[in-house]
Amino acid sequence: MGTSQRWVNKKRAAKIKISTLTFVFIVFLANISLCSAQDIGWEDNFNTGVAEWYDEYDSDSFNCIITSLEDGTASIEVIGNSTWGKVAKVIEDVDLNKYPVIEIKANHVDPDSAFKVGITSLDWKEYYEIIPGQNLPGVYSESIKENVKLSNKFNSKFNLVIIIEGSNKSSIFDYIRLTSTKN
Ligand SMILES: [Ca+2]
Repeated sequence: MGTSQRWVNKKRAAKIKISTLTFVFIVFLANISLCSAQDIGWEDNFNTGVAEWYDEYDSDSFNCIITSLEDGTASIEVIGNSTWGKVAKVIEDVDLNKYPVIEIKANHVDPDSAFKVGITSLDWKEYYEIIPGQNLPGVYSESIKENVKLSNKFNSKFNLVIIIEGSNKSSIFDYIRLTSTKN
C-alpha cells in the first residue's frame, strides 16, 4: 500500500469517526427532547362539554355541579348546604404504568376554598388523594405511583375525582390529564 493510499484510508477512518460522533450526538439530543416532552395518555380539556362527568344531577351525594363554560373551561361548584362536594369521571383503558401522573390546571379558585384531586375504585370503597388541597390557581401535577402502589391495582379503570371544599364555593379548570411525567 502506497503512502497516498494510507493517507486516504486514514482520512476515511476519520470521516467515519466524525459521522459516528455526529450520529451519537443527534441520538443524544433526540433523547433529551423525548424525555422533556410530556406524553399525554388521556385528557379532558373541557372544550366539548362536561357530559361524561358525574355530579349532583347523577347522584345526590355529590353535592357539586359541573358546568361547561364558553372559553373551554369547566366550573365546579358546591351546592346546597354542603361544605364540600365532588364530581367524577370513569377513566378506562389508560395504562397507569405509562401515564402515572395526574395534571390539572386551575384558572380560578374561590377565596376560602380549595380543590383536590383523587382516584377511587369503581365501587368507591377505596379513595386515594393524589393532588392535595390547593387554594390558588395554577398547574398541579402528582404521580399516582408515588402516592399509592397503583400500577395494576385499578386495572386502568377507576373514578377520577375532583373535590371542592367550602360552602357554595367553586373552582374553574382548563384541563385535567394523565401524563407520563410531572410538569
Ligand atoms: Ca380547556
